[in-house]
Amino acid sequence: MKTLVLADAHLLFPEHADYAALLCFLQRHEEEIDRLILLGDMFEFITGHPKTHFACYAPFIQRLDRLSARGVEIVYCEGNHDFNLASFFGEVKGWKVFADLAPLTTGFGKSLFCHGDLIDPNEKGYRLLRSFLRSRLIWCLMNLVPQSLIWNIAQKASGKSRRRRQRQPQRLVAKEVLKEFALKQWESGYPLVVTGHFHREWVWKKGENRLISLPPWKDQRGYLWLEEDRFTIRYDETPSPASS
Ligand SMILES: [Mn+2]
Repeated sequence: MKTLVLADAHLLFPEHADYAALLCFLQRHEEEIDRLILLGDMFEFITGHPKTHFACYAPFIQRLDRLSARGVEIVYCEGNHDFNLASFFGEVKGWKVFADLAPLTTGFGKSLFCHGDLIDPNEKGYRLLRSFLRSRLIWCLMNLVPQSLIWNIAQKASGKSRRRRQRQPQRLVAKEVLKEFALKQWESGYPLVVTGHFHREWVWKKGENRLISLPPWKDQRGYLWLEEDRFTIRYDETPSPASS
């Protein structure tokens, strides 16, 4: 079984080089893979509500539809830019959608996949905000406001978070927090734990256990390839259509 794992593409406009490269990359691998695990924040902002299925996301969603039609299993772990995806992408598209931890079986046995934004138990304020943004109230508000307003708010929020990222260069959550999380999952019987979100490659091995923090697709075009009980972190270096 061949599994491709991707995270943090933060897709916005199909004319961006990383977006175009991702479409080609998936096309090149469509006959090869059995499962595609998307570890969150593949879109800059998306919810299960159709009003947030902006036209700019259509090429990527169509690419996933094509994979799905070919029999590729699609798994999506929600990130902090993804909200309530199960209602549409789970029920209508048939993806396996997880709001937090995704226990799956791989060549390593029981494996745990997650985006990574919920790893730090001390970030209580963030958790509160996260559940508010996913609440029924916000969903109902989306029914009332025009799509253009939702688009504008999403753009503003995404610009803000981009500027914050630029001010504070990518930092891995304290490695101790990540290690503590991994140890807990390893003890619960998951020898393989994979996260996205931190935009940085990091592998921690202890005995038979593995923790993998995935590099992002955005800016780095990183991905994880899982085949039987082997894994490799790779970086797609194929020239993108925009730059070739
Ligand atoms: Mn994230």
